[in-house]
Amino acid sequence: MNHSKLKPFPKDFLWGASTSAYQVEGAWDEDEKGLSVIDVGKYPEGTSDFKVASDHYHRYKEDIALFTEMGLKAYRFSIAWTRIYPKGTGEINEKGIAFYNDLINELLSHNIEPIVTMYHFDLPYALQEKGGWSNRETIDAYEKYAKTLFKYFGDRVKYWLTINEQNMMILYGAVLGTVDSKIENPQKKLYQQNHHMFLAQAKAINLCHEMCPNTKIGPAPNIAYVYPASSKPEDILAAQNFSSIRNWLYLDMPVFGRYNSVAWSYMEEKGCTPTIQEGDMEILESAKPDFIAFNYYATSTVAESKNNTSDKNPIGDQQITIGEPGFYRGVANPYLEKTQFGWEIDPIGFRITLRELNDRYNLPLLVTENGLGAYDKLEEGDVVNDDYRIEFLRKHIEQARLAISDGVNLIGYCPWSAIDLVSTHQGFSKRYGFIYVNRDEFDLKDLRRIKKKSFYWYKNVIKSNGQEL
Ligand code: BGP
Repeated sequence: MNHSKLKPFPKDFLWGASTSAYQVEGAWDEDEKGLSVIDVGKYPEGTSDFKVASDHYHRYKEDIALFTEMGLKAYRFSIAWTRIYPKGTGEINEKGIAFYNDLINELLSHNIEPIVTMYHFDLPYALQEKGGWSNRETIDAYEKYAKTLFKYFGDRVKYWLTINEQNMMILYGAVLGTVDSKIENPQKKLYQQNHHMFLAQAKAINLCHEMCPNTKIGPAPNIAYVYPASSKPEDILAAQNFSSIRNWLYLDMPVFGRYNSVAWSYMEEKGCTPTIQEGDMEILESAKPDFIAFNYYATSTVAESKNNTSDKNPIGDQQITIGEPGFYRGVANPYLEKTQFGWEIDPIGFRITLRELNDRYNLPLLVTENGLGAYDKLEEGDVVNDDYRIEFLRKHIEQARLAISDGVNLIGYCPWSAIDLVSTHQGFSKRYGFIYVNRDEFDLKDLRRIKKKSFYWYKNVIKSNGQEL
């Protein structure tokens, strides 16, 4: 649809930016923080670990001062479960509570709305040792953790996100380091874990509504519209197959309280349907999210797969489709350019994804990640000319505005990332931030903060409420 007149961004639009605890904080073993699966995980050769990251734990005041200067209305970050409960459950670590209290208060004193992810990939290792999400006790541990977050921070935090990218943990857990890749019959185990995460999420949603009626809570999957490679009906079916197990499984459950039927038949076919205990479905049906948060990087394109084992790409990640013989085959989209890291760039796909989510679920939408990973270069005079990032974000914001004009109820946009941080599985050289952090993969240098060109650009976008791009 070509609009003759575009609607403006809403007056209280949440212009924000995002990070996650283990990627930005550092201080991995300070103040009684426990180990998470990330801390004991392996990193691909040549990439940094997460021990110091961007040292945000010690520099959060300086960072928030920069966020304030940029004009952020919201900051989406995650709480490290292992700072609150070092062993995942048991005794509360007061120092962890104190840190996030200080962080939240600092944000609020600068009129920045905290948007809190309760769990972003970093499951406490003590829970993992007892089976992690395969063990139903992890659901109880998450519920207890959620209760603690609502009790201590629910008076000030208005937006909660239950679990970051549950779908990516299930589909690409081995690459992201969030599940044990060596487990036997991984799919059977993974979809059981998935069921447990759904239950944990539902319990947190109900608890949030009970304990903090004035706050809002929602899931935060990674959603990408799936294109068929052609108008061949078999390709359309393949696109539906992949979209069901990649996207809709993870939203039909929280929103409608039921398993997506195509995803369920896929699990039946693979012999990996989860065991559902009595009472589980009632819990899942009872919890209703207030909004949908989602991360968008690019669409995915798939074609028919005729049970050919070569239809499985050896390597995949959040945005690179692996494929499943007999279900779908990931293919490149010839109409799209790629980032330096091989991810496709599709701003129009962003509008398409927003429209689809709006049509399917009719809930407010909050974008919690979107951005461009690139090898930025620090030039003489402390300058980073990241025009490519500006172009990427500009095109996505243009499409967001078109989606709003289409009638989509978009309440905020939080690009990834507020500041440079360690990529999930590709080290520090893959940068996303508006603020450059002066360190390399292994040389920590002085970790000083430098405003990139995109910092000044985004500042003006926010100031003009999206009018000046
Ligand atoms: C999302 C994760 C983030 C972040 C982002 C960029 O999947 O939620 O934690 O890492 O992707 O991905 P990457 O770091 O792999 O480039």
